[in-house]
Amino acid sequence: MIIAVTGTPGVGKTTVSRLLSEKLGYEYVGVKEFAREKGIGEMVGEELEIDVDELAEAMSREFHGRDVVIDGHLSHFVPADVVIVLRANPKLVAERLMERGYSKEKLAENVEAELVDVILVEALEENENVLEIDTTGKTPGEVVEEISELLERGIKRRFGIVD
Ligand code: DAT
Repeated sequence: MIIAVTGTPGVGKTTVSRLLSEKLGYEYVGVKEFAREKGIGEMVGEELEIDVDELAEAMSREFHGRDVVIDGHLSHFVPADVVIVLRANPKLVAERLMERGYSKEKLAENVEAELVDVILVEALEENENVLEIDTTGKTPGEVVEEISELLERGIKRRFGIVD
């Protein structure tokens, strides 16, 4: 099964994806590392600009039939069995991105994106299995627990097993 974990930078994708992959015994893959390794995208200034169609094609080829958690704010463009959109209070996002030394413009752009559901809307356009999880006030462990319960329920439903 391919699980994509997406969301605005700073919501907790990497923390949650690593924990989730450990809990499920799945491989962990970061979109940026994968793209760099495969030579997908090009550097524009200091940023790696990734072509999402190329990314989606390369990832589906590579991970077809494997159990992976894909971490990245573009992961919802990859054909996945389920897309998890992590959310956090925009104030938290701002604090975390400030700590990371984001420029004022980049910080504002991302906080605004979180405020107006940019990634959620994109994910819903790309995939019919979207789970939105608010991480605010929760520990990463609690978020992972919530995700695995929802996944289990989804799998049971798919096979007609009712709780
Ligand atoms: P992203 O990959 O979305 O940029 P990250 O995982 O690199 O985010 O950073 C998120 C930070 O927030 C990290 O320092 C852990 C912290 N954090 C606090 N509570 C969290 C939670 N419930 N879920 C995920 N991360 C959380």
